[in-house]
Amino acid sequence: MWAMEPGHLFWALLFIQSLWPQLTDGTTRVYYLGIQDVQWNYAPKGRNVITDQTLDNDIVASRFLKSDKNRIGNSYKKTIYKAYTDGSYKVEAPQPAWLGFLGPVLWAEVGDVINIHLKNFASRSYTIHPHGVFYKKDSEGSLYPDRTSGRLKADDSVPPGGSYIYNWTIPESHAPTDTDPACLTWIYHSHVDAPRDIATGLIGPLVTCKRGTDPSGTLDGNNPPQRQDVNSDFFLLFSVVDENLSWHIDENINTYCSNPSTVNKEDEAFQESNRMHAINGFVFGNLPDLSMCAHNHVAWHLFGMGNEVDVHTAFFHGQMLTIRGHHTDVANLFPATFVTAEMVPQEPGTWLISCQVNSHLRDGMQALYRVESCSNVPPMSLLTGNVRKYFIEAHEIKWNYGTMGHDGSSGNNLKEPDSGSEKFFQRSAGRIGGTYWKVRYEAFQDETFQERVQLEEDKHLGILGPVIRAEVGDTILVIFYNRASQPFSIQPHGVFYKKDYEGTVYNDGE
Ligand SMILES: [Cu+2]
Repeated sequence: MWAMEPGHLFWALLFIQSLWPQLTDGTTRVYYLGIQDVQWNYAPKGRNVITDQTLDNDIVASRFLKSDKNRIGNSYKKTIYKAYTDGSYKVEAPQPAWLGFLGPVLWAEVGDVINIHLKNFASRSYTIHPHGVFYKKDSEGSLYPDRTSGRLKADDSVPPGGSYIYNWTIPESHAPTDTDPACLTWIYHSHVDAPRDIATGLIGPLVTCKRGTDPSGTLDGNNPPQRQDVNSDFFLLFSVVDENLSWHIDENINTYCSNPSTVNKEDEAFQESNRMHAINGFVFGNLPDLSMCAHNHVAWHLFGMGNEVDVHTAFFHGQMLTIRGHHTDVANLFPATFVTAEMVPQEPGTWLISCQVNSHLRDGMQALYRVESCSNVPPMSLLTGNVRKYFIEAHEIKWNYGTMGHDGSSGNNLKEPDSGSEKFFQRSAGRIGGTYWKVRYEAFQDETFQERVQLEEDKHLGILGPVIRAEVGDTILVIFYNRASQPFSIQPHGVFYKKDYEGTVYNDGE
């Protein structure tokens, strides 16, 4: 046995302490989380809020939301995390309505300990597993063959009626970097069978902040933080929630389908009716109460979850986002991708948040957010630049996708029999061929719309409209003439506009 002088022991302890990765000099944030079964309605307002139509008048929305003999409809049994005020698990901590079925927001600063008292009130085994924090094997909350046992295995699966205490820390190695925002966006979820646990509803947001972000020191389940740098934090999960994967799919069929025996779980149309294109568990504009003040600092904590269909492009109409130091108005999200976006909304109004993936936009992944004008703020910085006038016409044209008539790489005629291009270009009784009627934006010299603007450098643009150019301080004035045979508009990205220049149709109450 190795012997040590008392003095050496002191130095050895000091050395161990300095290597200890989870040095915790902050606060211990205690959260009492209960896992509970609930009935969840994806569309509590009972209509498509974006189009202001009832379900009966909305064929697409009713495909997902109307129950029938073999359709579940808008309500599903789910299992979610709920926060309680103390270890009696009797009083639920208040939670904003816009969080939907997400679990409570867990906050901590660098140096803190997050202390989760998890109690499982549901009917299967679940856990809580975090992203973005430091944990040891006894607080990982993931079931996989990691060769742990006994005390180190108890966190892997908390049975019905069981409870477990998880400890996570935020050491410097996990801290936001100097160039990160003050608070970073992460998540937690159950990880016994992660895809099914998450589809069942067990997911929530986790935020790790730089030291001193909340000087009041009140970040915990009962006290939302008082950040110095940000007035409001919002958390949005973009996910096509696949209720077919939920542990409750059979019970949901039996509860909500009027004739459960007619359900074929393998039927593609049935499965599709259970893929809810949701933001925080709300579809078709049903997400409530997303409200903020103009000119305030807002942090949007955005995350994706799911499978290969969960490629989301979250477009915030009307305002500019800052993501990783860059300006954009669209955030890109993949499954288990966490994005912290900052915004100082400028223009009051009700604005749309929509996933721009075509089918997601159509199938309900949209929400409204409200920018209030809360105080008299000086007007926007003066526009001292030029007014750039553009006369743009929507013009119907016959567009040929292969104007050269041959394949540029092989030199073959595009209609060459059995070539790769033939099916796109050979016109026949049942095939359109390579030429289509299209509508293109075209630039004209003036408001008479007689003479086109033809720039040498624009020749490569093809079907694209003209390039609109401006500098900071400029105003872009577009005179739009729709010469086509159905309604069109021009909706810009990346510029400031008021409601009357938005160019987008939705029910914003204006
Ligand atoms: Cu999407």
